[in-house]
Amino acid sequence: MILFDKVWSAGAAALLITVFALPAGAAETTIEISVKDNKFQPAEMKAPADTPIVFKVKNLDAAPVEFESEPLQFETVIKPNMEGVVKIKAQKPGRYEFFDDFHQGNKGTLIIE
Ligand SMILES: [Cu+2]
Repeated sequence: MILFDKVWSAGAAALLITVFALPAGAAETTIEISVKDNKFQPAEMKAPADTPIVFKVKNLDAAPVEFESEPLQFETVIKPNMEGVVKIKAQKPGRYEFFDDFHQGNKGTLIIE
């Protein structure tokens, strides 16, 4: 089981690095979304209930996007070919809608579970 041991060691080393790189209790979930042809891709995603969330939203369209959510209480304008970053606190389980306020047919859902 030499291979198994090597894999385990690499995994353990990676875990240690991760633990030391993060301040205590600050783990967060990163969600990467792109906007293309006025659609969020993906339009639905899941995240765990007990960790802060970081949205990274790439606008691949030629028009600005206003990435907004009423239940999650944020809005931010993302220029064409730019990436917007929105950090939110840990949420309770549920479904949280977001949308592009400049193109209101473009909607998505974050599912916290
Ligand atoms: Cu708005």
